[in-house]
Amino acid sequence: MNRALITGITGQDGAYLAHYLLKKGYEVYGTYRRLSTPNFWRLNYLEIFPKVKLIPVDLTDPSSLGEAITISRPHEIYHLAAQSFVEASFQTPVSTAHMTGVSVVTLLEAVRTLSPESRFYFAGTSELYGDSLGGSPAKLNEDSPFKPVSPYAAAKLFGLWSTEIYNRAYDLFACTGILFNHESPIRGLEFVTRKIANEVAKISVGLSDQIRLGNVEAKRDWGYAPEYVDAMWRMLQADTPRMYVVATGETHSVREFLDVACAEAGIRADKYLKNDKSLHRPLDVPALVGDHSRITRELHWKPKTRFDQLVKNMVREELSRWQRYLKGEVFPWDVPSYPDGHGIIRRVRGRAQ
Ligand code: NAP
Ligand code: G4F
Repeated sequence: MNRALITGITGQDGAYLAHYLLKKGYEVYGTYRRLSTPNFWRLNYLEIFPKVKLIPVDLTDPSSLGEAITISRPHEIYHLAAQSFVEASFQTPVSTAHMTGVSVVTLLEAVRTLSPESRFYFAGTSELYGDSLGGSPAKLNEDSPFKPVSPYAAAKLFGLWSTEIYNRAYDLFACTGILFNHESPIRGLEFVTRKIANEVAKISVGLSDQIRLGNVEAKRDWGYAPEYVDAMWRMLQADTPRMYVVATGETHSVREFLDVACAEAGIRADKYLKNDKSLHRPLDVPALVGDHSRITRELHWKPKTRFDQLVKNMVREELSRWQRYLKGEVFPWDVPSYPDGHGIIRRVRGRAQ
């Protein structure tokens, strides 16, 4: 049986990837960290909570990353855990550098020494391109220059080059996916797509009367997250490790997202939108659009969900959540719990077996 180790299994991509790999018959190990409030709602939502094996890891604790490899003996490692919110990286640049950048080398060192045959995927990002598009309508591909404009993207660039170096220096099967934005109903609430979907749904059911946004002219290439975890898996099944852009090839502004979302919820965008200067970033990537032709040609991956469909699906899901909330229903996936001993692998004296 194939074994996979996913760092950051409690996040959006980690949960979808775990679901995807379980369906393929993998034994799935995932890392989580202890928080004051347990955070397993996505695994509950996808109904995979008891099916994955959980290993406690903090990205800033090298021993825990090494232990995760020793315990899981993975054929494939997907390094998804990171401080992933660009805005927060301006508030906490040093810890972002540790979690999003340095952790990649920590994990690669553990792979080199403990499990050099494991295949390693690193979660790169379109944020690496920063403002390299410079107003041009060209699509970004694997040869486009990187010009990061946030501490988050600078940390990811360190991770990307470290992955390349470990591939070449130590012959590890290690590669980076340059994923453009991908969204879903289990996206973190602070990201603009889920924030909009959630807020318009609340307005529509009478629980809110405004939506505060920052730079609504920013444009992104937004895809549907479950399709993007399939791309990650394909990269680790390839004959050779390569960098791939994963994108839809279409770009839309935050304002367009808001307009489609409001139409779906039956409300008027101009009535509720409030521009909030405090939500503008010190630097922002103005526009992103990716060229997925390499991964389509070589690994037969293609985006399926179009922009309008993505927005409408996200809004419908939020509407349904808030309508059920108003009826007094408790969502099973919202009930926080640390399932004592349930699937959690604890450390023992000596080397993990
Ligand atoms: P996410 O929902 O924010 O998930 C991040 C994961 O990292 C969570 O499981 C989180 O744990 C974990 N994590 C954060 N800090 C940690 C720490 N100090 N120790 C241990 N675990 C820690 O992100 P995502 O959207 O799934 O993205 C997955 C990866 O792809 C990230 O590396 C992100 O930067 C990258 N990426 C995402 C996109 C996108 O559009 N979604 C695009 C390009 C690249 P908690 O649940 O405990 O917070
Ligand atoms: O949804 P966002 O926070 O995503 P962002 O910054 O593009 O980053 C996401 O995608 C990256 C891939 O390109 C990932 F690497 C990263 O981990 C993350 O998943 O913001 C999108 C745009 C920005 O231009 C932001 O300034 O929306 C703009 N925006 C306008 N008002 C807002 C808001 N963003 C947020 N989060 N909240 C607002 O109120």
